[in-house]
Amino acid sequence: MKDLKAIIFDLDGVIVDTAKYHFIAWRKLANDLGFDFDEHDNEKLKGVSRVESLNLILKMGNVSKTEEEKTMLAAHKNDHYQSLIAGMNESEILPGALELLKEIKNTDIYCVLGSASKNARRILEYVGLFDYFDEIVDGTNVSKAKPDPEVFTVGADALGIDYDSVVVIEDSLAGIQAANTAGMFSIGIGDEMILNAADWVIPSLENIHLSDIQSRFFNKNLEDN
Ligand code: B16
Ligand code: MG
Repeated sequence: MKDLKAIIFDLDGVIVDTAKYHFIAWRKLANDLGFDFDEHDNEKLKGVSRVESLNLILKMGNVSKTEEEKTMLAAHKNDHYQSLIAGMNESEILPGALELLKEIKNTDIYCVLGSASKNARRILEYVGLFDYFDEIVDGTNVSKAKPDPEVFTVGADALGIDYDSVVVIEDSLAGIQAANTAGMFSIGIGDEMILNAADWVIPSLENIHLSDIQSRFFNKNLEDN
């Protein structure tokens, strides 16, 4: 029987909602290039890397750019995004996240961040959650984007723990697929219709306790063995 050794949290959509700031910055960039995109289009960018997001947006606007121009556009968008997130504070922590992080801190279960964002560390600092994490894996230490499991396996490897002793909490389908591929227990935050590949889907972390996660994890292990 496996022990639960670590919980890996995605950042955007699980701990904070930075998608709204990404949207403002990407929309401004699209508008400057002469086209618009809406919140529905923005959904496609969740969990996707910065470069890949830019490629998707340029495709939506039917605009083609050289690699050099793309590097400049991505940097420009990031400057705008960073000025927006600089105003973030603990009031932006999503319901239930802080309570769960506090519960984990009182145990010997590792708390890990697994995010595609290169801004993850500064966001955790802004909202006052940096010290809750034993390990941070973000867009600066991985090269393969979700659904590749690298962003989660790097964290488990750094701690020297087996993948099947890990729980991942994610809001994107690509992230759920990444966790499943790694053999980790996946918890989807959001719509059950979209995240149905997850081992457990919940609307948010509100009122979700560590004991709930532990019992789901153990029951899955019982079924599998
Ligand atoms: P950055 P997550 C992801 O965060 C966002 O969901 C995605 O929209 C963004 O493009 C990506 O981070 C990269 O962010 O431009 O800050 O490096 O959900 O993996 O925590
Ligand atoms: Mg996310």
